[in-house]
Amino acid sequence: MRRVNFSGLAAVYRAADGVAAAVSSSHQFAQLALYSSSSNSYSKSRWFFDNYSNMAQKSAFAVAGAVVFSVAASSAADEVYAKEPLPPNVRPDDVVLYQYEACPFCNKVKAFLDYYNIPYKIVEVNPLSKKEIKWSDYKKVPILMVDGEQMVDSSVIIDKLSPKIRPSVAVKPSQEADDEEKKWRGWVDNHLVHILSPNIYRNTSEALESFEYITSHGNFSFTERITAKYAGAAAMYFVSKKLKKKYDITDERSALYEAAETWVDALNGRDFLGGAKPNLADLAVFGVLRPIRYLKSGKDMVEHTRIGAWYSRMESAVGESSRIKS
Ligand SMILES: N[C@@H](CCC(=O)N[C@@H](CS)C(=O)NCC(=O)O)C(=O)O
Repeated sequence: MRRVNFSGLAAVYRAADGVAAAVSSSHQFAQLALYSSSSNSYSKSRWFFDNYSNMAQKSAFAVAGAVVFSVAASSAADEVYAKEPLPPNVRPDDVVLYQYEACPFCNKVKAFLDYYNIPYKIVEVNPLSKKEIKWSDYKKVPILMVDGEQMVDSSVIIDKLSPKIRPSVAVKPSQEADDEEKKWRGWVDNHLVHILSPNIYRNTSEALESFEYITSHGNFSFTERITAKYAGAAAMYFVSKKLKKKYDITDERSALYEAAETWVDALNGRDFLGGAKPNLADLAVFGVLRPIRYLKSGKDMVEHTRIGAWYSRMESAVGESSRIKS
């Protein structure tokens, strides 16, 4: 493997070269998506691949694009709020989540599983080879296998699981509460997730901080790990500038703070959007923010907005992960 040199873009390309050498075929790169929150944004962001034939550059983007976020640190809040208890008869027997540890959509599904205390196993997918999901026609994560049934797309997964689980929840939400929950779940998928990448890759130190976590927690080979950190961080730094344009974000931090304040306004004095307990919108906002909470952007967000109190309540309510370690 080549030595990583830290001087500017040349170093990035050298690092990317190393990644290219670590994987076997150019086809793999072409398959890898630039991180996006929808297939539409994926296809639009293909411009970069299409304009750069250099393999090393593509590989940097493949790594950078495949995983985006860091993960949460554990809660320091008191256990005042509790998980939703489920009778054992509604709990699936065998749940396996194919994921990238740092993916916001995967973390959304995990927040749901953790809150309802549904035990699940994790298969960490290598974002370059994706060999762990070769068996599936769906090429993104999360993929959730529930007693042998494949479920894909985070919101669809939660839509499928929640009716099985929520009939057992004692108090039925009103139509108005249902509509509110739906509206804010949509806001997470269509607005909030788009603000995250420009924030965590805002400058070189934040991009490196993000990739430090990603490369140390994701499923990378040794070679990929060393090179991906620098190549990926640099690549995502540039991508995040493009994403800002695409989503019309002028100041990413202001946009993040504004989103956090918008969410607190939506709570309108309630502990959770769901009232005394989190609903699916609370879980979605919490899930996508969890990976960034203890990065610089997340710390800034908590320091400069009113979201911290709600976030701590969510940490407390969601509690320990229900993941089964194999
Ligand atoms: N709408 C999907 C989006 C899933 C998604 O874009 N996942 C990213 C990872 S964060 C992905 O798998 N991208 C394709 C790739 O890595 O090749 C969802 O909510 O689950």
